Amino acid sequence: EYGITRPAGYKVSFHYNSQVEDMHFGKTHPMKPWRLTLTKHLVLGCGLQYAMDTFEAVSATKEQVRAFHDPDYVDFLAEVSPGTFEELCKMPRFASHAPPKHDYDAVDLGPFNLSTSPGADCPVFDGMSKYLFLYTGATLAATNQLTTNQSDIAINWSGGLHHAHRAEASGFCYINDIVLSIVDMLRVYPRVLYVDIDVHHGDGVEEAFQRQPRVMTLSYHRYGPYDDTGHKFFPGTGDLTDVGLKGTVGEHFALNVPIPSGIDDRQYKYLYESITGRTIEAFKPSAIVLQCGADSLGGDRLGQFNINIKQHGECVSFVKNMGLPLLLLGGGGYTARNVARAWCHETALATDNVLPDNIPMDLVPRPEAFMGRAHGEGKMYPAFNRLHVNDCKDSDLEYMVKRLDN
Ligand code: VJV
Ligand code: CA
Ligand code: ZN
Repeated sequence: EYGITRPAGYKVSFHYNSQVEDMHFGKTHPMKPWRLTLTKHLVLGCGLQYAMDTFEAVSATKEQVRAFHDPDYVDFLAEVSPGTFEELCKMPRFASHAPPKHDYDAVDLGPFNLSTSPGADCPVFDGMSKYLFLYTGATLAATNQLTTNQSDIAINWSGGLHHAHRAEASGFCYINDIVLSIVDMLRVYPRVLYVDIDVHHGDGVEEAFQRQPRVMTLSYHRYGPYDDTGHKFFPGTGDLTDVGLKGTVGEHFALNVPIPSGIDDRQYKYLYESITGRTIEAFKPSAIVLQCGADSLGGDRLGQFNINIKQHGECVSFVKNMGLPLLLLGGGGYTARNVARAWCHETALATDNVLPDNIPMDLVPRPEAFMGRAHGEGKMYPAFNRLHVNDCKDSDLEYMVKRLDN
């Protein structure tokens, strides 16, 4: 209907399972899996399924998840639910994994930084195991399409959970599907480049590969004080001086681009294209993984950038144009209607289709009608730009590009 065609000369696969949509992290928790329902409706409404091979994801196995994660943590994640949490916590092999106490946190944390308190970043919720192993299964299926040369670009918008550590959940992330994917890619690709445009630092992925010169991690993120409370923007890491583990062969195979709030399209394009371009030139990756967190968009509930969907999409096009095997993953994104519009637009870019400007407005169900309740995010379809109090000055950014050649 919208003239959707298959891309010429290459193949795209799309990996998803609708079961992830029914999950709830908690009533007012910012992470809302139903943003994936909106994305799916928009992608299908535009007819983009005709431009790619679509796969229904199956759950990852515990063995697959153990390729990176601690075996006790994997067992805990596979068994935990709000009903079993307390009992599992008492079992000695799990109790020994009590998290470090974070002084800022009022909620009680259990082993592995998990909690049943509704105010926690990583709550234990109904159906959680199913959700975690499904988004991981989708990423691993997407990875397999690439490594077996069956696809040139593979997409999983339910993946991209970059904060999870080996034996600790963090920042809404439990299983690090990105690390598992890259570990699998290393069987066939000499070098993998990981690029992360989520507004948060991709700390879990960077940490996992900090000693690994075959994986280069590059994260663009908000960095610095959150507001006048003195707290740092989560997770508080990813300074310019953070370049991989010093004194190991992994040193200089991590790159971080810390950015002040309010960065706009022009400024982001300048940083992204000069730094990503130069990184690809120097590192010569055999494949690229792009975490497309949509919380870097203007108007995001948690983000503090001013990027429009067009520029966010240009970040995807830029790495796509390198012609390397490409894995596109989701991540953050807390203003659901904009997440759906960005990821649908990026699905179109991946398949070389152009969507008319007016389509998203017609097809995205109004979230409050969809959920049967108001969501309190203000006007329905505001301009994307949210100007921040601290406007970002060009002079704040230039030194990061200059530093590249050192
Ligand atoms: O800033 C933090 C950590 C705290 C401690 C825990 N409390 C809940 C919040 C402050 C210091 N966490 C961040 C985590 C952001 C994760 C981003 C994930 C991604 O996009 O990079 C990839 C998917 C944070 N920011 C905002 C909140 N947490 C937040 C959590 C809630 C909440 C409101 C805000 C949890 C529950 C509820 N409301 C009900
Ligand atoms: Ca990032
Ligand atoms: Zn984020």
